[in-house]
Amino acid sequence: MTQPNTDVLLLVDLQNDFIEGGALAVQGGADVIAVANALMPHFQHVIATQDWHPSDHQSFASQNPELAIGDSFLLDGLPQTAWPDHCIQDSHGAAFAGALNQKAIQHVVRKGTDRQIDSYSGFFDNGHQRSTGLADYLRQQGIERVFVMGLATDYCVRATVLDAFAEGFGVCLVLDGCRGVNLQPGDVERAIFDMQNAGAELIESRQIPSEN
Ligand code: VGL
Ligand code: ZN
Repeated sequence: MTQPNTDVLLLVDLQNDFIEGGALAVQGGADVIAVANALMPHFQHVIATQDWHPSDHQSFASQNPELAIGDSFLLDGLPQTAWPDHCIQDSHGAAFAGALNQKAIQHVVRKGTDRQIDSYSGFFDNGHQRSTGLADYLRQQGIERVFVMGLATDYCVRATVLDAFAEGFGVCLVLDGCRGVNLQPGDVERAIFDMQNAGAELIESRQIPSEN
């Protein structure tokens, strides 16, 4: 059952670079845009995160000749995956997918703006040093539970869900609204397991309208 005043739909990184044709395209990424559009009318609160990197972000393999895309390395002491250049501030790739109904989005949280640290979660950077302000914003709005969907399951969705719990929110993960990178086989399954283990309720988008 959804609670209009205390539930939020949180759309994770529904940006051109993560969908087919983009720099860090996730297989099936375009399919989830329709899921987001269908869900938005069922929520009074809709928030989106946006990966928003400077062009010299240090997670980009292009920034270090010794790195290839997909390599693991340490960035300021934190484990980091080397990514293709993606979601560069103000670029087409960083823009929300054209088919996404942006009118229903009340608030956008940008992340990954510091070149020295990546930020998968919509709440904190990967070192949990700096908050994006999302948790405080949700509390100000009276939100108690977040319905999370988006890209990518094994990175930004996973990190956002785990932080949502740490911040005291309930979480429903909308499975058919998520697609993953799967750099290693099994990454998506492991991410879903981790989120479920933390307490996320796994649901399908079709369950939401009928619950109202
Ligand atoms: C993401 C890798 C790098 C994501 C963002 O949105 O899951 N993944 N930056
Ligand atoms: Zn990124």
